[in-house]
Amino acid sequence: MSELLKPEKVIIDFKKGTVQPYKRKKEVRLSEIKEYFSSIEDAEKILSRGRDPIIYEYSEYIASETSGNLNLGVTIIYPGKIGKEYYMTKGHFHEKDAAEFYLCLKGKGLLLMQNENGEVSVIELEPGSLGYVPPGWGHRTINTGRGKFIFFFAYPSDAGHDYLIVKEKGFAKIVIEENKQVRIVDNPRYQKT
Ligand code: M6P
Ligand code: ZN
Repeated sequence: MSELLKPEKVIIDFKKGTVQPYKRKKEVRLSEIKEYFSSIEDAEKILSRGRDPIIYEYSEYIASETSGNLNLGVTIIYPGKIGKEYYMTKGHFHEKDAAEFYLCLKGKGLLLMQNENGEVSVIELEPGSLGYVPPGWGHRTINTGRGKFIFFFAYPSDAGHDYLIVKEKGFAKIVIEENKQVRIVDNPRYQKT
């Protein structure tokens, strides 16, 4: 064992989506994530009007980033759409063989996953439901509701985040609103190698 840490108590506010104490807090605004949406044109239109909304934010309790530890925290995805596509996280693969879980605390949304063979899996999340991401599956969360979508997550501290594949190829599916319905459809920009 490399270091012996002191046990700590962490307080999660399910309604506000806060974690105390936290080490990392990040707000992701549209300008940072615009390339991940299927319609960059719609994103640019919003930005050109001088708006740069927060799409999601998260705070993480990190005891230590050495192997054997867990990072945990809460993500809030705001309600909204870029064109027809619902607000979502960028999505990533883990650099190591590492799982993750998402436990919904408030609102509703989807956990979209995809493996290296291009197989897709979608889990609906509402308060009390947990989506388990096995090692090897890229993952993104999407707010399909009208309020904030808030969930608790945990993953091995040394998992690592790989955004390259998602940024360059996207996911095979996108989640859009059509005729007031949530629809999971083929991503027109998805490139298979
Ligand atoms: C969750 C966790 C974090 C991740 C965040 C945002 O909070 O999985 O590890 O960073 O979602 O997702 P992304 O990094 O894909 O933008
Ligand atoms: Zn992850």
